[in-house]
Amino acid sequence: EKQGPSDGPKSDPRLLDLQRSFQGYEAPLRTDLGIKDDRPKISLWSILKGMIGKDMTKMALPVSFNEPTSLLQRVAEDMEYTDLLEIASQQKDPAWRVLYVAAFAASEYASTINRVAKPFNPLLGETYEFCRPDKGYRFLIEQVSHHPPIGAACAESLNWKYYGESSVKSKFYGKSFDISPLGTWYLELRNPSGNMELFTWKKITSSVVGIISGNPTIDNYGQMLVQNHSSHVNCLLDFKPRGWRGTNAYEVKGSIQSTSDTPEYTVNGHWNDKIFAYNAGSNKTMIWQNHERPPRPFNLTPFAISLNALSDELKPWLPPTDTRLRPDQRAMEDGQYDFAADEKNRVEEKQRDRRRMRDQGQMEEWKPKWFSLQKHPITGEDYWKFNGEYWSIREAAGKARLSGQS
Ligand code: CLR
Repeated sequence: EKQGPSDGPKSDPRLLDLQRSFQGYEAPLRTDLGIKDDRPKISLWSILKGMIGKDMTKMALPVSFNEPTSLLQRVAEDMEYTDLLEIASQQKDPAWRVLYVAAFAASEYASTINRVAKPFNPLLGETYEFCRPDKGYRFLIEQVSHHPPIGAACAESLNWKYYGESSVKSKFYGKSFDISPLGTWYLELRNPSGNMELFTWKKITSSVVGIISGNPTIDNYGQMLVQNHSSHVNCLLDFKPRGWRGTNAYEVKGSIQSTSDTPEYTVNGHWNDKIFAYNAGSNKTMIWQNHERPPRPFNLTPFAISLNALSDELKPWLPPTDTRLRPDQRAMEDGQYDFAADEKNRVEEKQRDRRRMRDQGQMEEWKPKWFSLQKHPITGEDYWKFNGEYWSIREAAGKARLSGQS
């Protein structure tokens, strides 16, 4: 029998509930796409030069500037290094807990390298679920707003819960294309005394630079404060901009912020390679290392490759709203770019029709199905609260589909 990473007893109702959502995830992870990446090489500048001042939602780009992922799946990519959360939850010292949580927050950027491509824009009500029985978590995200585009996400395991909203402001400035995430991300982490602690942080700016020189590159820069709302032992990370000639490329520095003047620990490293924590005596500990990145179509990471796989085992468990069932994205993944573009137009046109009908009162107003906007009990900010119903409804619907099939 398979078990989650926790040492809790097999009869733990939370563990059993979690394991029931893993039905359908029996197949091994997909490790490659069956295609060659033969997108036409078009200069980005030649396409973008007429679009200065525009944001991403208003840009009609050739489909060869897309990658076969959706923005919902890009949020699921945050889950690649959840091992760090398990390590964090075992740390007795609050400084080490925040160091590992900060390493997790920084790990979200490694996958952005060499991916100057636009993910598919999710349709209103589109969902994406992802479970990793071997890592003991389940993840769900729903597109809760189309204008502006907002995704609400919630991932759960026995030792932590990660949730927040993905919404970005983007603008093309000519020299660079800047993407600023707006929402706060929340992590509830069980500490060794069994108490849940709340951490929060905001994501930093991602930017496509080198557009005019014909060498488009992704940079991620800015300050990120990883706050522990229980112990107040926080960590401030500073992601350096690449700078002229890329001198500071990928560099991240940081320190633990507590009451004393001299930080007990500092952080130093590169978000494309390794990150270390140093104590006052300069002893160093590696707190994160990038996974291997063999060449793959669209420069996807192996983790990203696994996300859109649609195994026969999984099919009957998915709701019709799941990203894996989008025909346009599937066509792109199969290398059928023209068909992908046609299908993309078709599903987006259908979405515009639905919107028109709602505006004219011919269709009921749309409401998110799995999340609702609430005041956060600790931060007091508005946030999207998961109503928890998705996984039990998924199980009932999956069983019904399977018994109907046999
Ligand atoms: C960065 C990591 C964050 C979540 C996140 C949100 C939006 C993503 C961004 C990440 C990476 C860069 C991104 C952006 C949306 C659009 C932008 C994919 C994943 C691309 C590079 C824009 C390309 C546009 C040109 C082709 C015109 O945790």
